[in-house]
Amino acid sequence: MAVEQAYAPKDFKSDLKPIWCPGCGDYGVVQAIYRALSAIGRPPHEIAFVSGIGCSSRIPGYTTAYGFNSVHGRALPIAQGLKLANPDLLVLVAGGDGDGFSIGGGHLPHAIRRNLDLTYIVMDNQVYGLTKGQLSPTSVRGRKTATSAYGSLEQPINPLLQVLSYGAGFVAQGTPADMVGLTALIEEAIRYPGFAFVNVQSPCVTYGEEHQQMRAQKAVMKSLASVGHDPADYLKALEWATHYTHDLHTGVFYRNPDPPPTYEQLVRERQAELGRNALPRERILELFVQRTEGGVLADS
Ligand SMILES: Cc1ncc(C[n+]2csc(CCOP(=O)(O)OP(=O)(O)O)c2C)c(N)n1
Ligand code: SF4
Repeated sequence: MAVEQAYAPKDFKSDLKPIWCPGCGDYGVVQAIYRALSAIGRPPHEIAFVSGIGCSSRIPGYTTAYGFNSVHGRALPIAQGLKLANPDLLVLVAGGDGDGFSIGGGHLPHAIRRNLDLTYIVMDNQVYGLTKGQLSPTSVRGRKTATSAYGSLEQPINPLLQVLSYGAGFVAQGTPADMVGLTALIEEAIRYPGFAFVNVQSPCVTYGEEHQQMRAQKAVMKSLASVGHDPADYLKALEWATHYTHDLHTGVFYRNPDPPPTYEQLVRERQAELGRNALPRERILELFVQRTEGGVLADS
């Protein structure tokens, strides 16, 4: 007998009509998010969705969760603050490759090493879509764009290798060319108790190249499960991640089999340990002022 889901995918779909270009990969990503949230079963009011700025960053508005379409590159710090203030919320973060790896790139290692329980979904289309097709940090060398008329001279970054080496506990890659796979990855990322990263090869139909489109992806994509990859094997995950620029591997690259405590758990533990011995906020601020003014701390 089929188990009835408490919330159907349509319960996470807002009344706002997406204004993405027809055929944009992000339509598939938001559908996969609705389906994954339905499988998770938490009501929309227990979910907060934070994004930066870009075509992909419009996603929170297309859901019925609480949403914050924030500032370019600043989704992660806002999401961390939110999760820390209210750990009971399920917090999702979304944005583009420009938003996350260029202007917001400095936040990524720190969000990962802090390890709050967040799911970060990047729609990696290798271009700045919203601002009309400039070079992005994941554009391949030689790529001609509005800002690289003769072809890019820069080596692209490899987001999978980056997040693995920063220590993310869950790292996956999917594409809307495989909706079943993408939905499962997002659901698994949400269920992982810690920082989870999903890189989505979401085609930009307007500024992307032919070989990046859905039809081309379908012809070349290969699941990591089909090549026998064990997601608990960190070194093998690093090796598969090196293929990022020339192959399209989907699935879970790495899932930490022994997840460490999250930052919000550690903060709550510290609060419980200190209890009534914790300094009042006013005193902490006073000490901070003394310290920054070069004063001697008497009772810190
Ligand atoms: C501080 C700041 N700098 C630049 C911009 C302009 N801007 C808006 S979105 C964007 C890049 C979007 O590319 P990406 O994050 O890859 O998302 P996509 O639109 O491709 O989904 C830029 C440069 C801005 N809004 N704010
Ligand atoms: S410009 Fe590209 S990324 Fe933006 S909505 Fe259009 S197809 Fe999608």
